[in-house]
Amino acid sequence: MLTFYSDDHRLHHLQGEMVAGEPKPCFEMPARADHVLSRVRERGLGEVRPSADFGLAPVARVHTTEYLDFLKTAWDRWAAEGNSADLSPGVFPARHLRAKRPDDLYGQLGYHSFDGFAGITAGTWQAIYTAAQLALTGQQAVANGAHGAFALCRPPGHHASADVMGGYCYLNNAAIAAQAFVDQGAARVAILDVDYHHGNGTQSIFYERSDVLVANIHASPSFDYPHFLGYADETGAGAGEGFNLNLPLAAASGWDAWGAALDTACRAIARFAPDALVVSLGVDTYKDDPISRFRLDSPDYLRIGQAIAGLGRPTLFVMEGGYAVAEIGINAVNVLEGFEQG
Ligand code: OKP
Ligand code: ZN
Repeated sequence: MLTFYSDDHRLHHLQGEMVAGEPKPCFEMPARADHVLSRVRERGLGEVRPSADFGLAPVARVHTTEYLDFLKTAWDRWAAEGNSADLSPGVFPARHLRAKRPDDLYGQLGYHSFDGFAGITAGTWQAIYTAAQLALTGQQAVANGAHGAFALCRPPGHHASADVMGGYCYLNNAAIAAQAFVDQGAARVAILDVDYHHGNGTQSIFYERSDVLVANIHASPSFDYPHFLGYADETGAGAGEGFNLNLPLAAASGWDAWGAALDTACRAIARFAPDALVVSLGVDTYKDDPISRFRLDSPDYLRIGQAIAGLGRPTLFVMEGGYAVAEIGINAVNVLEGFEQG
């Protein structure tokens, strides 16, 4: 299987993250991608290739131009105000306020954010632009006939919606790739999100559409991030009714509960019969993940790959979360090897 990778992810490295009221090093760090890349090489998964450049048009099929312009220029506007530390939001148009986009930078930042976990640095735009291009490059490989491809994206994307960032996510790499399949003629595309956290951005982007089925297996929002979306009764709306499947699980879920949910998701995807499948590949379901509460073990990731292979669909894997840095490569590549073994 081909892996698509760029060093540009290193350009995005935030100074820190608040954990329980204290500044800590970021969980979402460059070493994550480094470990996945070394494991891809160590296991001889296949060639590692750079991204092609498809420009912003396919990105703008998912995100608003207002949002893209903001992301592209935010750092320079912030630096022009004399700042050099990370740009991070603190005021959001929550309930009882008015979601009218203001003119100033800090106001626009809050308008385009749902939390404070997606800060902006000097290199953020280049890193997120390239991550989206990697997803599109992987999509092109699959569209051109590859049975599977792996876009080693960093930072992740599944919490980002059309015009709102959050949860380490800015551009929704998986959604951009899924939309590209549709734009190239696919009648139906499925997105299977196996990250520990609910992919609220992906759900929101496709919520009213019947051409993209979104299936999510994740920690219930009743006890974990992103807290405000991801319940089982969110089944889609309008034309999209019945095309969003949430499978929230309890804390401490291991392979028994998780594997059963995967089986349910796979049956729904098989029934949908998509022309292509995009997997939002988060491995923060791992038992030793520092921010998660599931209990999958490394061999379980081989089974995930095998179950996905059982769907028999052209499949693009897009890297999402996973914060047990020492094991992230083993777990992510196990999914890909399980897929290749079928
Ligand atoms: C991104 B992805 C943890 C607070 C939550 C944000 C989590 C974003 C996860 N104590 N921090 O889905 O892996
Ligand atoms: Zn996650």
